[in-house]
Amino acid sequence: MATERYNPRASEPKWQKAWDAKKLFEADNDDPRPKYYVLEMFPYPSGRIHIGHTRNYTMGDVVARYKRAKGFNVLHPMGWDAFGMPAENAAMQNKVHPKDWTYQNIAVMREQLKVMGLSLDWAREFATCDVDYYHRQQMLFLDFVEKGLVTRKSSKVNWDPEDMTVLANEQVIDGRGWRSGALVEQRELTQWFFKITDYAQDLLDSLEGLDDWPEKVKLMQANWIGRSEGLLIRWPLATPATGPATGKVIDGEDELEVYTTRPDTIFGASFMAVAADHPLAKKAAESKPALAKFIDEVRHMGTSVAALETAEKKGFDTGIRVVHPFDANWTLPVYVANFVLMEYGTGAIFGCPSGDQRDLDFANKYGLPVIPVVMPEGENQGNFQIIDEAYVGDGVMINSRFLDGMKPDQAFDEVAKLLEQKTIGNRPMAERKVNFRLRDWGISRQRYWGCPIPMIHCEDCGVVPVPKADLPVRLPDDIEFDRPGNPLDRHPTWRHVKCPQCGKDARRETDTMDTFVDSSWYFARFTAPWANDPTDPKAATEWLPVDQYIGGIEHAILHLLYSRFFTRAMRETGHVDLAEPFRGLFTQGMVVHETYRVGSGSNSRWLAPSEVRLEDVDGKRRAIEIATGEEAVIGPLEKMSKSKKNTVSPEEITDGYGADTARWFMLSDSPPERDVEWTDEGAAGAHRFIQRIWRLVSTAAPSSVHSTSRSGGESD
Ligand code: OVT
Repeated sequence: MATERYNPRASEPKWQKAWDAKKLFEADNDDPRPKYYVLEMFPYPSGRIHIGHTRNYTMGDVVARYKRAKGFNVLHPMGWDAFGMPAENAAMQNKVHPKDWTYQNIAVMREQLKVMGLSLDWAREFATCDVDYYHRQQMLFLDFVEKGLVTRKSSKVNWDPEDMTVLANEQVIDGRGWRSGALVEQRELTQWFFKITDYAQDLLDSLEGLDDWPEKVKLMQANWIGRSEGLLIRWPLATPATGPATGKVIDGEDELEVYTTRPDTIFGASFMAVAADHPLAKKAAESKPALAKFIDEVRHMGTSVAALETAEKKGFDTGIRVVHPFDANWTLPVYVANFVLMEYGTGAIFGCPSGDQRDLDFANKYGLPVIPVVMPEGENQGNFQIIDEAYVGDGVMINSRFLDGMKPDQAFDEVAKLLEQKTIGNRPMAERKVNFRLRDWGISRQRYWGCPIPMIHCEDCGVVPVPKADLPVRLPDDIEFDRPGNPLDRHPTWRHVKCPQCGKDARRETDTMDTFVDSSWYFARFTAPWANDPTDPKAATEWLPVDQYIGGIEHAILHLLYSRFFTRAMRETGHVDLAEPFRGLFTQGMVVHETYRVGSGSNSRWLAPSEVRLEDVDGKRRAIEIATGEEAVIGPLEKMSKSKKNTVSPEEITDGYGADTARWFMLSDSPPERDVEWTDEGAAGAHRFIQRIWRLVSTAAPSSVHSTSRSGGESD
C-alpha cells in the first residue's frame, strides 16, 4: 500500500540506487533497436552545479526518458569540460594545483547531478583533462597537420605586458588587462591555427540543411561567417608635387588595394583609410615621427571588434594621395585610421561618408567632403542633404556621373565591368572577389592547464610533429604558479627534448590548445570512450549525429561553429563519416532572479536572496536585509551571476522538496526557450503539484494492480 504523502528523501535515493544496480541507463553499442542520441552541453567543473545546469540537464533528461519509453536505444552521456583559465586562477589565488582543484570540483558536481536523478550513462564519463582524452586529441591534431588543416602564422594578439600573457578580447577592458590593469599592447606572435576558413563556404551553405536548428542561431552563424561579394580595386598613388624624385610615389609602392562591397558609391569617396600596420602606413611613418607616434598609440588598443566600435575614431593624414579610378584629375588623401584592421579585406578602405556612419563621423571630424550618392527613391535631389546621419538604404544614384539614375545594384555591376577592363601596371584595375569575415581559428594559448600541442622546435629541422608512438605529451605535475606568464616555459626540464628527426637538442612547443578544441569533438568520443583511436568509426557512424543537442545560446557561434568545422576535419581524416554533428539543436533560456542592493555609491553591496526577507506593505514589495534590518533596493530580473549575488543554488530546492520538484519547476514555469524567473512561490507550487500527482497515483494504483498482473510490490 502506498504512503499518502510523497517523501522525496526516501523515494528518490531508493530508485536512484535501483537504476544504478540495473545499469538501466547504460547504452549498449550493439543494441539492435533504433538509436537516439541526446546530449546537453557538458559543464565546466567550476565548483558547484548551478541552476542553469539544472534546467539544461532536466530538459535533456526528459527527452532521454521519453525516447527510451518509445523503444529507442538511447545514448545520454555526461562529462566535464575541464581545462581552462579558472583552474589556473584558483591555483594562483589559493595555492591549489589545477588538477586537484578540477577533480575535486568534478567529484562534488557529479554527486550533485546524481542527486537530480538524471538518466545518464555514467559508464562513459570522462573529463577533457584526463590524459586518455587529451592523448586522443593530440592524435587528432597530428592527423589534421598531415592533412594540411593546421598552420602556424604570425598574428596580432592582445598582450598584457605585466602578466606576460595573451588575453582574449573579452579580457581587455577599456584597453587594459582585466587582472593587471596594465595597458594592453598589440603584439605579433606566431601561433597555431586551424584552417576553418577553408570551410567557410561549406559551413555557410550547409546551414540551410539544419532544419531542426533555431533560425536565430543559423542567422548568427551566417553573420559571423560574413560572406560578401565585392570588388578589389587598385587605386594608383598620385605623384607628389613635392618630395624626393624617387621615380616612385613612395618607395616601392605605386598602388593601394582596397576591397569594397559598395563600388557603386565610388563617386562618393572622399578619403582612403589604411590600418596602422599597413605597409603604406609603415613606409609613410619612416619620414614622419608624428605618424609613427600615432601608429604606436593605435597598437595599444584592444583588437576586438567591440573595442573598435566603441573607441573614438581617429586618423592621421599620411600626406600620400591616390588618384580616382574614373578621373585622373581627382586625388584623395590617405589616412591611417584606428578603425581599419589589417586582418579584414586588404587592410584599406575607401571612405564614402554619405553612405556609412563611421565614414561620415570621420569626414566631419577631419573636414572632408560629404557627397551624397544614393538618394531614396522619390526624394527631391535639390533638398537631399547628408549632414550628420548617413543614408544606408536603397535608392537611386546621384552625383555619380555616368551612374546617375541607376539602382545601386546596377551601378555596382557597371563599375565592376569598366574597372575590370582598365589596367594598372599589367593587372586589371579591379577584380570581383568574395570575402569572408570569418578568420582562421587561433588555438594557441600560453597557459599550463590545457592540452599540450604535440610539436617540437628544432633549429635544423624546423617544426617537427611528435611521433604518434611518443604520445601522449603529458602535462608535468610539478609546476609553479608564483610568477606571471606560462608556467610551462619556466619548467626546468619539460621543454627540453631531442628532435625526433635528427636527434639533436630541441624544445617542445609550450603553447596549449584553446579549450574550445576540447569541446569540439567530445560528442564523438562519447560514442566509444574506450577506443584506442580518437573514435571507433563504426560506433561514431552508428550514433552520430547527435539527434538532440541542448545548451545555452551563448554558444551559438563559437562552440557550435567550431564543432561543425571539427566534424568536417574528422571526416577528412577518417574518424567520422558525416559533416554535421548536431541534427537537432535547442537553445534554452536563462534562469533569472531579481537583485537586491543596500547602501549607495562605493559603499553599496549586493545581497543574496537568502540574506533578505521580502515583505508586502500595502501592496508594495519591500526587501529587508535580515542581518541589519536595512531596506534593500529591489533591482530588475537579471541572469543569475555571482557578481550580483542573485543566485539560488539547486540544493535550496532539492534539500527541502527533492529533485522532482526542482525538475518540475524548471520545466513547467516557463517555455524552455524563454527565461525562467526563480521564485520561492514557484518552487512551492511545483511541490504541491508533485504531491497531487502522488495522491492521484496512490489512489489509482491499487485498482490498477488488481486489473493487471504486474507486481504491485514496488509502488513507492
Ligand atoms: C548551462 C548553460 C550552458 C550550457 C551548460 C553548461 C547555461 C545557460 C545560461 N562547457 C561549456 C559550458 O558552457 C559548454 C561547451 C559545450 C562549450 C544561468 C546561466 C545562470 C547561472 C548561474 C547561477 C548561479 C550562479 C552563477 C551562475 N544560464 N542560464 N542561467 N559549460 O558549465 O557553463 O549554456 O548549456 O549548462 O554550462 S557551463
